[in-house]
Amino acid sequence: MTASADYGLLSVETVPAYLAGHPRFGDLVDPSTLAVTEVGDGNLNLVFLCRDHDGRRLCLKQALPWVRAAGEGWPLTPARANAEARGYEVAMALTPETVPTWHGYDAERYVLAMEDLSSWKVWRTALCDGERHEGVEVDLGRHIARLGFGTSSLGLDATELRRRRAGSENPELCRITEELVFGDPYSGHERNSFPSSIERDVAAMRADAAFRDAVAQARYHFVSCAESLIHGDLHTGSVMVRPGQGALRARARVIDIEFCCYGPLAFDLGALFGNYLLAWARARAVGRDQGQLSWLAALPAATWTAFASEMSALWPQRVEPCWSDRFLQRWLTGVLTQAVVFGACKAIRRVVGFAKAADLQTLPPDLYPAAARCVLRRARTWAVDAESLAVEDLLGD
Ligand code: SR1
Ligand code: MG
Repeated sequence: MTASADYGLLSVETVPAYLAGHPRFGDLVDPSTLAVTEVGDGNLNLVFLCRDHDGRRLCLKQALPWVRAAGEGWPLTPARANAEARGYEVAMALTPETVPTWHGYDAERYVLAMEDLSSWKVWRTALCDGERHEGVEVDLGRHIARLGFGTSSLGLDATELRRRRAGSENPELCRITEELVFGDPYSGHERNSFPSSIERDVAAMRADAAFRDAVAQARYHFVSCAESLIHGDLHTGSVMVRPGQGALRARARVIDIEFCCYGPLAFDLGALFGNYLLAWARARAVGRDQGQLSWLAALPAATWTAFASEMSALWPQRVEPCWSDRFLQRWLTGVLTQAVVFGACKAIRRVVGFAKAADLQTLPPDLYPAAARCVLRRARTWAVDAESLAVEDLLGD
C-alpha cells in the first residue's frame, strides 16, 4: 500500500511561492528574499527553515503522508497535523514559555508555522555530546504540570473537558504508540531489531512474568485513561534546549506535538524518565565524569519535584474543592508509580523496537552491549518495583 501526497508536498524550491500565497505566514518573512533549507531529521515530517534578507526567520513543518523513517510503504495520515496544531494552541495558552512561538496552521496543506529554533539544540544531541543544560528538567516538569492541570478535570469544568476530549482524537498516532511502546518489543514483531549480543537479555526480559504483567497493565492504562491532554511522545528528541547566558539559566522548549491526545498524564513524565535512563546509560558507557553522571542520575527527581511543586501551586485553582490536599498527595503518589512503569516501557522500546535513540545507537560497537543491558535491567526493575522505588533512586548505583 502506498500513500497519497495529493495535497502538495512542499520543497525548498516551492516554499517561497507558498509563503507569498499565504499572507498570514508570508508577512512574517519576505518571501522574495528567502533562503530555505529542509532539516527534518525525525521519523515523520518535512521541516523547512526560512530566513529572509533581513534575518527574519520562520519554521514550517509539513506532515508527510507516510512514515519518513520507513518510506512510502508505511502510510500515515497527515491529519495528525490537526492534532499538533490543536496541541500548540493549547500549550501556547497554558505554558507559552516552554513551546516555540506559534504562528498558525494551514489545514489544507497540513502545514504548521512556528518560531525557528535553529539556534537551539535538540536535547538528545546535547546529552549525547556530554553537555549539561541545568534547569531544563525543571522547565519540563512545570510544562507537564501546567498542561496537565489546565486540560484535566482539575483545572477544567467537566462539561468543557468532555467537549475537548471529543475534539482531540488522534487515533492513528495513538495506535502507533500503543503498538511500538507496549506491543512490538514483547511480540517479536518484524519491526524490532537488536544485535545478537543482547539476544539473551531480551529473551530474559520477555520471559519475566511479573514484568510482562506490569507492561500489560501500563498498556491498559494508556489505552483507557483520558485524564488530560498529553504530548504523547515527550522524549529528549522532542525538546530543544538553549544554554544559560550570564545570569539566565538554560531553557527548554517542547516541540513535535503530533502524538498529542487525551491520555494518562504520567505518560509524558514516564517518557522523560525512560529517556533519562538512555542518556545515563550512554554516559556511563563512554566514561563521563562523576559530575555529569550525578546530574543525569538526579534528572528524574528534579523533573518530578518541579512537576509536583507546580501542581501544588496550581492546586488552589482546582475546579472542585472537595478534592482535598490529601487527595492531591494520593494522586501524586499514583502518578509517580505510573510514570516509572511508563518510563520502563519507553526506554525498552528504543532498545528493542522500531525507531531507536542515538544515545545507544551512536555508541562504538564494543560499548553498546553493556549499555543496552543496563537499560533493559534497570527498566525491568522500574516496572516490577515501581511502587516501592524512590524517584531519587531510579538512576545511580
Ligand atoms: C512510526 S513513528 C516512530 C516513532 O517516531 C516518533 O518520534 C515516535 O516516537 C514514534 O513512536
Ligand atoms: Mg517526534
